[in-house]
Amino acid sequence: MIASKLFLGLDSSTQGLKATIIDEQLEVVYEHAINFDHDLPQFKTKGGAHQHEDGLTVTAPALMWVAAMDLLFGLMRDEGALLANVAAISGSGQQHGSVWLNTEASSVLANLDVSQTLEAQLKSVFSVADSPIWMDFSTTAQCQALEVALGGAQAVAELTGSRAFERFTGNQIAKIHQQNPEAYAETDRIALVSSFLPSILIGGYAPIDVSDGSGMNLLDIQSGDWAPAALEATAPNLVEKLGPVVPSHAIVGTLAGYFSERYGFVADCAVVAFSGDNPNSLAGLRLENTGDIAISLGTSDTVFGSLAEPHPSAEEGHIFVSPVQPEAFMAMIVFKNGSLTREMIRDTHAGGSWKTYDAMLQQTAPGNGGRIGFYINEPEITPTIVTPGISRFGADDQPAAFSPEEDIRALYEGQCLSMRLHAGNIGIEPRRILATGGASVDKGLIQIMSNVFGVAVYTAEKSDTASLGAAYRGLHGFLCKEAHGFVPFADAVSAAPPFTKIAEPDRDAHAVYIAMLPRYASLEQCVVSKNGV
Ligand code: XUL
Repeated sequence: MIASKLFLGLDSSTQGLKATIIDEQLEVVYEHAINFDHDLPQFKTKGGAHQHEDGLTVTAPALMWVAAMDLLFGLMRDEGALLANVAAISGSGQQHGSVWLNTEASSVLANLDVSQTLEAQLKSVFSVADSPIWMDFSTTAQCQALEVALGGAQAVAELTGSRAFERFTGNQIAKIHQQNPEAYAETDRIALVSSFLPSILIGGYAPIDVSDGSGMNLLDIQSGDWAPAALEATAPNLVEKLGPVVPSHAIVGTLAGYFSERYGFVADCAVVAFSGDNPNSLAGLRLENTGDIAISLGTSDTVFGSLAEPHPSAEEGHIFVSPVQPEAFMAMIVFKNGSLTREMIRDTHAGGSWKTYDAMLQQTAPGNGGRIGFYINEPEITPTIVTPGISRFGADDQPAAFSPEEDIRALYEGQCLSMRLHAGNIGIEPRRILATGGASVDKGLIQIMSNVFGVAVYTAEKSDTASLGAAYRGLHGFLCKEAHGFVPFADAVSAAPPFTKIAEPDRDAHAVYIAMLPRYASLEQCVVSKNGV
């Protein structure tokens, strides 16, 4: 019997490193994860990060990601994972984090010695040892400077897909250039987490892929290449330090001898460009058609999906180049008030019980008699609402008091109306919704979501979509290489298990929500102008 080819997805999230292996039928045949805090305690991280005293700066030690690779591959080898059958590897990295490599790095990478660990060999290749990551909020001054240089927040959004955000890599680069010019001068290459890991795998600098590159405020999302004006406004000599940008399905090299000798991979194993975790989740949920969107219900709620015509906005959301279709785009919006806010209202009114909560939800009708509420438990980013608090309005748009049952419905309806409003503003028009994340088992919330958007809601078999998406993209890149040209992603993943429908919209309820949306939008404006910046 000819052994099936396998495809490995490596997911470097904030908390840990995970491997997912699929076969040619897209079945998951192996998974293993390590946790940075627990399995690499010498790096002293909390949640995979170091929070600094200023309350704004957040970093992670770059060497920890290096040590994690040997640890995970060693465990996989010892467990008998069929590494010799892996035909291609791709991966996923937490977005926006940067890895700073000095002038020694390329020769160390090119000469990896199998008799020593990666950690021992790479310990002195970093010009900045502590990598800024996505949780960092310390670059407001650099964000303002970028927006001034490029003609305002909307101009930055139109060029790079997002207004200037503190965590976006370009603004982090500007800060390091200004505050640590010696380290900047010693830097030969600035990688993203998603281009650093494959650099180790191929023993040389791997390029940044166009989709994760869109999370930097440096890339022109229309041309798919660096935006000269943004680079110039950020720091000197950036083109050389960043290297080229490639499509996400590109093969970036073959696996270095270190990995075949030490772990038993085949020598010609292909390495496909890694990308960010959110782009990989889009791939893992196979959202390749305009109109297929995912709503991830977690600590934060995130709405994302593919689209052909992006509408970048300074007000909300991000546009990235698609990780599965080089000509298309991915839109993403993050809402800070997700599960913790839902739990806060559950604890206030339903004694901490979801069962009681759902029973109370059923006692009111869709539209809640015209009542609309805004439940801000922590500062919100979509839209910007700085001061936490609850604002309740009656059908006459005047401040009102709600019963517990009305509160419960107003929270769910408000969250879904907000998603619909803001997703629509950046061009997301759903045809169907895939719900993921912890709260996707909440039938009451899912039904309201279906009714507000007017489309069916489905759920996926596996919730860990970034790691799975990386494995799918490994297969996709491999098929493109074999075909000497682009293979539609949908063809590459056509054998994947179907999604399960969990809600159908109720047309009457949908009509109620459509009528409510303009009122919701104008009341939101009132709340923003009272409690925003
Ligand atoms: C996206 C973002 C986070 C990280 C988490 O813009 O900052 O979702 O990608 O890993």
